Amino acid sequence: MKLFGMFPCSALLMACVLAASPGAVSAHQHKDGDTRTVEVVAKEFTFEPSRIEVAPGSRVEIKLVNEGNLSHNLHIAGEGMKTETIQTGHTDTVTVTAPENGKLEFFCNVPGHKQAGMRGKIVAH
Ligand SMILES: [Cu+2]
Repeated sequence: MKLFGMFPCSALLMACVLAASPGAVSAHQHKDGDTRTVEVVAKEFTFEPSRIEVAPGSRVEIKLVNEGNLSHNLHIAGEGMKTETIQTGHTDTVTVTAPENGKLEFFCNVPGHKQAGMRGKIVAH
């Protein structure tokens, strides 16, 4: 999980970002049973994408990739689900079940980061 080389990872993500349509969802999703994986890149002080659209009730694995200089994490508000706090170049995952209707908010809980802009939404519709 923490053995990801930075360069292949970054190149992949760059391709991913370039391929993504403006706005919402990461282009890199694959079906693995019912669980969809979405890569979310953490930097100072954003998540990209910050809005993830999912099917109601579906399982979503969020793969957090830290491309920033500081340590970051991803907490699902109110669910008690979270990644580890990871350093530059590392990844961790958290799997959530999307609500039937509505949204889940997520944020980085390193002090000050949420306030600086590290927050986003998983929107089911
Ligand atoms: Cu952070």
